Amino acid sequence: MVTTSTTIKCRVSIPSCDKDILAVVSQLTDTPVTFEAKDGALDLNVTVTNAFTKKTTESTAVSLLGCVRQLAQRTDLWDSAACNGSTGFLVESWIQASEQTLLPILRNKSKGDLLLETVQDFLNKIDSHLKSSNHAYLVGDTPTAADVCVAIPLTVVALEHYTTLTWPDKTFAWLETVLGQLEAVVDGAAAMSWGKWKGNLKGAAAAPAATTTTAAAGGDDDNKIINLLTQHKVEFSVYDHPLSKTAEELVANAPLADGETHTKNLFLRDKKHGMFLVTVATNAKETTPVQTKELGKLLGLQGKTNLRMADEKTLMEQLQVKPGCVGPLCAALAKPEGDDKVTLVLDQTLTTTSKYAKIHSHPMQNDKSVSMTPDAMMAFLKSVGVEPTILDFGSAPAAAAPAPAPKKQQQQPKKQGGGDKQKQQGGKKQGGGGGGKKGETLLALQCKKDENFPQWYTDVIKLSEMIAYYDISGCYILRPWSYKIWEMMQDWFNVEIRKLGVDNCYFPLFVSQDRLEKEKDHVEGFAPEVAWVTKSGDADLAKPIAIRPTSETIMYPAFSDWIKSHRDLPLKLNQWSNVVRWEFKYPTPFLRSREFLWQEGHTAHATYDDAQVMVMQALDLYRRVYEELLAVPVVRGYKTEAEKFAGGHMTTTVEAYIQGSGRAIQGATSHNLGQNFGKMFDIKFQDEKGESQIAWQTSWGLTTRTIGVMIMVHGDDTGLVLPPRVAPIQVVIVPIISKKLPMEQAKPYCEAILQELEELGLRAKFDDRTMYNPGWKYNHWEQKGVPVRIEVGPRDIEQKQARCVLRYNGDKIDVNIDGIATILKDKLEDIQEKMFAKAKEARDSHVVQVTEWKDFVPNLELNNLMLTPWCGGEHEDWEEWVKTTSREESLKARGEEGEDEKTATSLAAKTLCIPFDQPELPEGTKCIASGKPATCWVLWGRSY
Ligand code: 87F
Repeated sequence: MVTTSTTIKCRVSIPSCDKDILAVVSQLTDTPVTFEAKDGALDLNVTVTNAFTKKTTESTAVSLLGCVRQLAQRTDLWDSAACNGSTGFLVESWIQASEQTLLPILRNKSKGDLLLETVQDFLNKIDSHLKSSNHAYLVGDTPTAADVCVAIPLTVVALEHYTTLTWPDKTFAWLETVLGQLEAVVDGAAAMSWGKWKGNLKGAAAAPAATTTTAAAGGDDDNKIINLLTQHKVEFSVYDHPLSKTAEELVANAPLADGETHTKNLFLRDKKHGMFLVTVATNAKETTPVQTKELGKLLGLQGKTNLRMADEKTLMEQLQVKPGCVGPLCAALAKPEGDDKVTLVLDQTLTTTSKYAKIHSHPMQNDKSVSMTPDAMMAFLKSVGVEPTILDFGSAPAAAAPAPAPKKQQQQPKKQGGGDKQKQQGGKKQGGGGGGKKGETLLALQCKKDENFPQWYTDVIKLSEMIAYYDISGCYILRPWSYKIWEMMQDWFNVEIRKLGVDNCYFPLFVSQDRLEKEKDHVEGFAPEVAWVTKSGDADLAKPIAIRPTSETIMYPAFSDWIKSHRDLPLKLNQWSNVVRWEFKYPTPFLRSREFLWQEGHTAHATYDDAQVMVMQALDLYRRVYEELLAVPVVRGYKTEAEKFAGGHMTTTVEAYIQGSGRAIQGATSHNLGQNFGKMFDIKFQDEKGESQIAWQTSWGLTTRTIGVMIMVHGDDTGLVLPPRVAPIQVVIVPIISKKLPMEQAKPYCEAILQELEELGLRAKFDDRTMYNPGWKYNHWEQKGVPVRIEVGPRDIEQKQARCVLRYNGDKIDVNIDGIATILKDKLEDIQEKMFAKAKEARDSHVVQVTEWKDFVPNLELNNLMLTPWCGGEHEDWEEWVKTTSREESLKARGEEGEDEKTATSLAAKTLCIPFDQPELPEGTKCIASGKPATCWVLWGRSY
């Protein structure tokens, strides 16, 4: 590891008490912080080395940020007045963005490519901001605390981890200016000097725009693979990780983002057929199985094959690497022709984005990995003359055996008419070469819901074909199976809002900076999440434009044009659209993604009361979406002052509970905006008396998060369990085909059932595919959560019945064919109710009333939501106190030191809502936190 050190020298005016800060900095950096008194001020020298971050813990990193903040306030180099003025919130939002992005890295909790991507994103964000504002500093034209708070930690992070970032010009110039202003100089003692570092950054900044990463500095200068990648202008990134001698160690040492994989590499030799570098996927979830004995056959090698691991000497000669350092990119160094040619054999899952968005592999060193998209890897191999052989290991004879279905499915389906012995071990049809599509391996869930909830969720959404991954972090493909659910919610919602006089419409995706920032409170705190378009082709736009994160500022200028008289009110509009919020926290499909789908309702009214009625009507629709469609119980309530939408007057919410994680989740919100936006956007009308009034407004939104909540609440160890009202297919008919019951005979019987079901309005499907056996189909439709499966075997036909299997509890019932549709229609309603009741029971059993603080964290640790007496809306400080204290006490109870800031889910409890349904509050009850007289009950919990 290269040792780096930078001394940040700055002249600051520090009162004596702040020497404490210096002591902390000194402790943190493990190097002396010197200060000399000069003309009533002090010269401060902070030396930051990479030893710093190694030793960094939760609290030290937080302290560093604290120190930086303190310095930011004290110095006379920047405009501290700006921190309090009208742009104060912008300064603060940059400081927060810096804390959210860089703190987890300082704490060394984030690792690998995701981290690199995060810092790169952050740099790009700074750059586009600087370009769009055309200012020299983050906020305005004078340096502010924002510059200090972003520049110092960024420097620390960059020195430790990243000589491989692309530094956009404007950002680089800004960093130089800010550090220059801090009189940044370099301590010559380090192996890599500031000058060199700067040189590297300069080089990187000059690299073509499409190259996210270029050759790493220092130790990487000599890395042939990295140099080749750079030469070939490949998009890649490289990161350090602990030395990993085996694929298993690597998987443990370098955690991956969802949809990414490491590689496992086998260098094999066969006397007759030559050398093969076999590269397959390996990650925490799976490793592509390689049967070396079968490989010859799979490669189509003629005659007898005896593929063996090549020895170290051959490896060195052929690929120039040591054992443990091999990766597919090393094939670029091998001989492509001749007797000693090496053939690269690639697992087909590594070659397209359909399975993995990024491939990580060693660039001849096993303390580093290079990450790139499959397309970039394939393009690189092509450009260096490597033509890989692509193999579907899933179709190798030994590996082709279908993945076992969950235990339940491994039993034979019920015996039909004696002697129906068809093998149905949950796989593709055995033998006859007829099973499944090539390359498609349907795996069972890898873990149980209560063993590893996040992993379970990832598997469920993929296996059920709801989500596919994409090569931009935080963006996902909604496949038809999830999109249909969204469409059903849309259909229901459209009918209901029509009844309330709300019309659908569509406003543009883009918003100008002036408009977006017109209502300051509204954008406060959200600014770092806004994504901007700054270019068209190669040319910079005259003015950057934002991509809608929400549409208040897009719609309300039109409201101002359209509303003139009380006769124009109420105006009630709804829009179905996508929005973009560039989150820095770890994304979770459906729950937290950078682009998501939603409906946003926006209304204007003549009075506050009218607006309030609308707020409650919208909220009740949200309750019904959750409870009546998704069978998920919710608590309706008011957000506290600290948690409400800052741009509005009051926020109401529906909160759901997810037992698997013990967390609550905000289901949807409906805001009474008061007259805030009306004043900003000049939405005025003449009332009946001819007097000018400002309109009262509401806004309300429901997103595709709903789908994620539904999956988490109802899914089980087999996969998805869909509530019938939103199941794209409610009933699937699977014929049990055998010699005794050929398809021709089963077909008319099944089609008659199908017709009856469809006539009664049920969404049904007859799965007549012949390439899959019944066991495979059972497993498939169970993973997809179809509420009822009808099995039709020879005995069923004989007895004019069908066996119905219920997904949510596994019950099996034989139903007479006459009137089967009516029976199933009722059954589906019954399932819907029972699923709701089950979820409600689970939720209710986790809501407890707590009246003393000592019981708060113990209940939190039991995954409970706590209803506590509270002193009311004006005590934000106490809310913060509960957050901090519950977090500290939870960490202590768990014996943990800290948590990753980038995780979207904290250990801290926060207020979820002040429920509309209030239990009785006896006179004299005290607030759980402040001890002041309580005015209401508030619901707390960990949340998403
Ligand atoms: C992110 C960036 C910029 C949330 C943002 O809840 C602005 C915002 O205003 C922002 N994230 N919000 C609040 C959205 C309020 C409101 N808008 C209409 C809703 C429901 C639908």
